[in-house]
Amino acid sequence: MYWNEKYECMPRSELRALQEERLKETVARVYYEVPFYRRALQARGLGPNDIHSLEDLPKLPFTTKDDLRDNYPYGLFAVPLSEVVRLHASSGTTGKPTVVGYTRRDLDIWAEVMARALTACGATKESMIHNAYGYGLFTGGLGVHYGAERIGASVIPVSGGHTKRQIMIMKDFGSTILTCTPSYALYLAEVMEEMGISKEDLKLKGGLFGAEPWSENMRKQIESRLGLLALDIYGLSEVIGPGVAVECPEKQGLHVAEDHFLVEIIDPETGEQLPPGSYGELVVTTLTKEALPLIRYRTRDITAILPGSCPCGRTHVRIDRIKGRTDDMLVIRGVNVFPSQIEEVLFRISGTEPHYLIIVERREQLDELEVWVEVSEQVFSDEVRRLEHLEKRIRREIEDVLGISVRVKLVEPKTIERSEGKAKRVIDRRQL
Ligand code: DLL
Repeated sequence: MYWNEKYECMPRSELRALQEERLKETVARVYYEVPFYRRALQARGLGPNDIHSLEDLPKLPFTTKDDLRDNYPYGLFAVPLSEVVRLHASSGTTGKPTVVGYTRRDLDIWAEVMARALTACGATKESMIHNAYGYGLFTGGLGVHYGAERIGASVIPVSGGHTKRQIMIMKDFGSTILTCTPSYALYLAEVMEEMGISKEDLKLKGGLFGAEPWSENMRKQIESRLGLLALDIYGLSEVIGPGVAVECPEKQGLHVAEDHFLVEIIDPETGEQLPPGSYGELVVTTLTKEALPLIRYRTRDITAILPGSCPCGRTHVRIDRIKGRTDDMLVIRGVNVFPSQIEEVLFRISGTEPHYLIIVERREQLDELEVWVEVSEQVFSDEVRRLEHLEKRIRREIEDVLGISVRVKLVEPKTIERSEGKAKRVIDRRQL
């Protein structure tokens, strides 16, 4: 089912023409309205009318998170503040947040792409949408909210937290669609089980889970424990919020809303464009944003554009699920380690729970990697010998994948802190 068949299934040649026209408009807008971009374009000898086709894209400069930070808070806005009707912000790891602004038309486009996303996971006018993404400066809550209202569904703006109450609401209000981070979805499942409520007591049918990396195995767990179709939704505040890309029920990658966002994959080292199928850094150019248009924004998220077309009928390109970030790669004793590699190993081994913590320390100039893994109640009450055996097996498998030594600590069920929003999986105690 589509929300907007005309655009979601637009023939590629028409889509390309639309993108080219919108790219030219965007470049002209930033040239005239944003001094930062005018300088960056002039430095490359480019004027407002020098971009003619998508082939010209590599001529354009990149925009980075640092550029947003250097121009904090409103320096990259392309409209006067009187035209801005909403602000959001994402907290960075260092100091000041990144501030993003929306005009009325930007909010309209955001609601449109979110209506498409919700429709893809089965939402209709009849749906009761339980929105457990945080409301506030984070874009998750209000992003889903406006999309749900656009469809005409009933939205329950429950936000994060008060987990038992959320479950009561889901049951009593008859929620059919759940939206939250995948880690919170698993936590909801866990608390539900503790409360003696089964998925048959609920009416859930579908859900959109994102804002943090997750895996195919996590999907299987969420689907079987909550009894719904779980789809991946991607987005970032700088670009608009959730709704930049979303899976369809084929579950073969996330369709990018290409009439509004132009995507490329680049080699993060050289900045060169990579062909479909190659993994690299996702770069996004907004095609219709008014308040904060971005040219070639480097997301730091690692994925690939998937070749081929999708049987669902949507013509928009698909990206693979996000594999990690160029900046959450840990370099441990010179070896590149992504948390997702460790997660994959854990999910292969039965008896472990989908909750883990990666701790990195430096002792006497040497990096040490420790992984805490929660085990199920049943495993935890087993004999010590069996636990030791499991610990050894996890250690061996992680060492096989990473090629470096690691310590594994099995911990009691429910030891590792649960999150209501994005899960924190890595604690890096090294002072680098
Ligand atoms: O997380 C927007 C969002 C809200 C997306 C709700 C999906 C659902 P930020 O807080 O600015 O915005 O964080 C953006 O989160 O660059 C990715 O690293 C990560 N991220 C978002 N969605 C996914 C996903 C929102 N589906 C950053 N898979 C992005 C993996 C994701 N990582």
